[in-house]
Amino acid sequence: MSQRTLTQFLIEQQRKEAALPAQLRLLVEIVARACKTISHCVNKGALGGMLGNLTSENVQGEVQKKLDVIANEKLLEANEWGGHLAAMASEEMETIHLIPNRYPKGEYLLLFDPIDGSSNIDVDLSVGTIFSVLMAPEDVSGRAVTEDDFLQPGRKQVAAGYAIYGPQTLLILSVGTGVYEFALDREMGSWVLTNERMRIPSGNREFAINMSNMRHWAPPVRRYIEECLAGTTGPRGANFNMRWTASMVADIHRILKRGGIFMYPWDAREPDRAGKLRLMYEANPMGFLIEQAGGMAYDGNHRILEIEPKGLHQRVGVVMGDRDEVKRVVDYHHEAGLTKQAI
Ligand code: P6P
Repeated sequence: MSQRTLTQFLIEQQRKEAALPAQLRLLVEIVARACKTISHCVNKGALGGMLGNLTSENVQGEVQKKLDVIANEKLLEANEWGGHLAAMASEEMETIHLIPNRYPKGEYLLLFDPIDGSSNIDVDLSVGTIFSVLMAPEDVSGRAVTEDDFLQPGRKQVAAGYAIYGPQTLLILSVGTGVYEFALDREMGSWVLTNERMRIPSGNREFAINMSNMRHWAPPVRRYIEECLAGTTGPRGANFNMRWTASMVADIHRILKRGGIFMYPWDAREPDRAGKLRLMYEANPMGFLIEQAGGMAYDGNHRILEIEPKGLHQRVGVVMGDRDEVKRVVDYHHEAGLTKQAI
């Protein structure tokens, strides 16, 4: 059977009743092409001088890896000339990146985490690129784009996805009509459709959380995990397995493929911080994909995609994946009276 490529898929989506706008199709093609380039850099590793840290820190106060900055540059260079974007924002940049005056401005805003899980780069574990697409406000054609234009709740996303650089390089994409997986065919240089309308398998008893933070969790999270650990001797009456890759892209990809739950909840290490992960370019795009695949994405109390952002680099607690498991965690929060919005 002939292989359907990303280009063919996008053209087919354009023809569908909820036609994919031409500028959005161009955006996805360009981001996918940038991810091919990033994949090449990741795979070169030491042979391409891609490993190791820089002396700089990003806005998060984290030491930047060389690949963080290289991947960020690849995404900026690939996207600024196309005329499809009004501006971009990145985990690696404190402020938004305006489209240079020499290029036309478009109707979309692109946000990304250029390399998620970068602590895994030097030890050759899977990392990825996460991206989120919002509509720019209609009046931006007549004015400069500001950070406030990006501060839209995740339900306003028109597309989201990630590339995962592992044994295969895969692109996982949704434009609001389900979740689709494409594998990079390195010989042809094309993204080939390998999975359509992905759905999170239910009933997989596998949780992903950093257990070293257990003593800092809120009671509902401890209750849920302790019940999982109790296995057949506890209230769940079943044994659970645990995975933690320290790469959200890898953990979420596993959940999309075989089910389970991913948690990076609020914890008492920094009580004034809602969580570790970032709302705009990690939780929102991943939450969009998880919901499109039939799962749930909450901060513990509320649906992530409903959170009204207050800052570009805002952090949030994350509980997402298998609908039944996420609902159980949310119920435990509500039973404990923890129904207030994330800090
Ligand atoms: P920890 C990677 O730095 C990241 O942002 C996510 O990809 C990952 O799930 C999490 O942080 C890992 O955090 O505290 O376990 O190292």
